[in-house]
Parts: sequence; C-alpha cells; structure tokens
Amino acid sequence: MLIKIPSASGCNESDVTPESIYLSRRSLLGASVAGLAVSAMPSWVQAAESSQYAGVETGNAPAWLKGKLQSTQWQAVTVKDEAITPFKDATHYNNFYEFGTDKGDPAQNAGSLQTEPWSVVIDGEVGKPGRYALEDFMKPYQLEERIYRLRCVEAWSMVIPWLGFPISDLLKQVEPTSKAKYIRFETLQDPKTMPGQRSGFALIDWPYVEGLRLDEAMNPLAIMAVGMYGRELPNQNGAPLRLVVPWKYGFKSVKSIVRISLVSEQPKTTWQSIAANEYGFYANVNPTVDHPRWTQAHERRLPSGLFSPNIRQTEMFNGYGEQVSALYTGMDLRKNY
Ligand SMILES: Nc1nc2c(c(=O)[nH]1)N[C@H]1C(S)=C(S)[C@@H](COP(=O)(O)O)O[C@H]1N2
Ligand SMILES: [Mo]
Repeated sequence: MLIKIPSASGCNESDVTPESIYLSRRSLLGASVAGLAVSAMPSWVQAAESSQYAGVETGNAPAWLKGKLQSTQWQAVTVKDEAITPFKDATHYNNFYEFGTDKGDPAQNAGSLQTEPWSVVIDGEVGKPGRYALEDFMKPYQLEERIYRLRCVEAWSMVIPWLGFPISDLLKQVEPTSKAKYIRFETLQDPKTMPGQRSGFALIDWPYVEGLRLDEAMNPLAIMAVGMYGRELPNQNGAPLRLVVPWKYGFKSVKSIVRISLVSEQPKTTWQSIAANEYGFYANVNPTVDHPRWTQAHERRLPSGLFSPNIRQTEMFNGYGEQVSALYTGMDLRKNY
C-alpha cells in the first residue's frame, strides 16, 4: 500500500513520481482525501534540523544533504498498521560485517568510517562513466521518504523510514548501453577504517558486492538511500549511500557504496559466493522456500524480546508482490531463490 502525503510546494506529483506509485496513491487519495490532508508534509520541511520521529539522535548532515532534506516532497508509506521500528533498534542491531559480525559491532565500530569526502565511480556499460564527488553525484536527485519493511534472511525484520531516490532516476543519468543487463554495487574496501576487513573474516572476499537485474533496478520500489528517520544515514546503516530493495532479503541492500557498474553478465555477489546453496542471487523474500537451516515462514519483528517475541508471518515478496511479482513471471522461484 502506498499513501501519498501532499507537499507544500504544490508541484504536480506526476512530475516526480513513477507512474505505478502515482496511480496507487491516487486511488488511495480518492478514498480519503480529508484524512490525508491533515498531515500535509514531512515535518523536516518546516524544521529541517529535527526529525518527526521520536528518539532520533540528532545528525550532522553534510551541506549537500541539508538542502535536499528541506525539499523532500513525497512520503510513500508501504506498510499499514505496522509501527515504525524505534531509531535505537534500527541503529544498534545491524549487519555490516566490515565492522564486525555481532549485531552491536557496527554501532560500536563504524565511527571510524570517513564519509566525507566520498566519491562514487560509475563504469561498465554506460554512456557517462566517471568518478563523481558524492555532492555532484547527488545533484540531480529529488529525495523521497519511503517507509519500508526490511526482512533479513536471518528471520528478523524492521520497518524503516528511508530517504532516497529511485535507482531508475540514476539509470537515466548514467545512460546504460544496450549491453547492460545487470547493475553491480560495491562497498568501500578500506581495512584501515573497517576492522572487519583487517581481522579478515575469512569467509568474505572483500569488497562486499551486490547486484540486480536491470528490470529489477528499474522497479519504482528500488531506491538508493542517503538518509533515514529524517536525517542522514548513521555510519552503521551504510552511510553515505546504500541500496534499499524492500522485496528482497536484507543482504541485497548493500551499504557504503563506492562503485556502481552496469554489466552484461550476472555479477558474482558476496553471499552467493560464500554459500550458493543458502543465498541466491535473487534472494526474494519467500515464506515458502526455507533456508536450509531454518524456516522462512515467519519472522521476529524488532523490537522483540523473550516475553514479547513479536512473531509475524512472512509475506511473499515481503508484502510487495503487487508491485514486483511481474518481474518473475515464468521463473521457478524455488530454483531461483
Ligand atoms: N557492505 C555491507 N552491506 C550490507 C551488509 C554487510 O555486511 N556489508 N549486511 C547486509 C544485511 S545481511 C542486512 S540485513 C542489511 C542490514 O541493514 P541495516 O543494518 O541498516 O538494518 O544490510 C546489508 N548490507
Ligand atoms: Mo541480513
């Protein structure tokens, strides 16, 4: 479900919104215009330095992002009657093996990550290859808020309000050639600031790599995020730039990206390289295909404790089937897990 909250600027939503989302927002608007009009805009439009969410640690957004936070115009909510995960949990229960393998390690260790200056290389099958300073790379993009479920392959989940822009906007900028069939993303490799790469968590052949088929990347739900909870991304969540693909297991959503390549062959991705029988390239959330060592039928929604485990049924495509199932027509999702 996608809910549109109108912006203050009054610009036409079809100017900035992919059509499929635009349409579902419209049908919803038709149903309850009055109810939606009340919360007219994200609060950071009024007060750019503070978040509308409770318990959010104040950030220190770089200059290029401050302006973008103020002009964030759309809020697409894709969860209904599900609470947003508290900021504290979303930032202290992480997977980011470059900073250690325990859930608390990234929060503890990722302070060493230097996110300014940051540059992004665009290469491969593109008309406009190059290395861009992040502030230049980001110039064309209008930020949107997307409230999405995040389902880890380990069977826990959260609901996170991201700030980002559709990958389809990025693809328009870089101009893929006709040979481009996949998009490949690479995380920073810097053992000086990433202790997990020094200790040589021997399983992983750094840098962390992920990828999507080009049509998956074009789906309006697939975004590149630069913020969450109305502020910049905390380092442990993949600052300054990460992928968010809500219908796939969390490991597809690669963090701290330094290189984006358009390629003709399916890229070799990190978890698939480690254990191809457990982690596939597609990694679509699927309650009917179990991990070899545990069930994927249900999940623990964080915060979750001994006395309130907060177990939920896992949904096909993490609840986004209406928007994405057509990408997999005719594919055996048991084989292509
Ligand atoms: N570079 C990199 N990206 C990564 C990971 C990682 O270890 N390294 N872990 C992945 C996994 S398994 C998950 S579930 C999500 C977690 O994102 P979060 O910590 O922001 O919730 O990040 C993904 N991206
Ligand atoms: Mo994960």
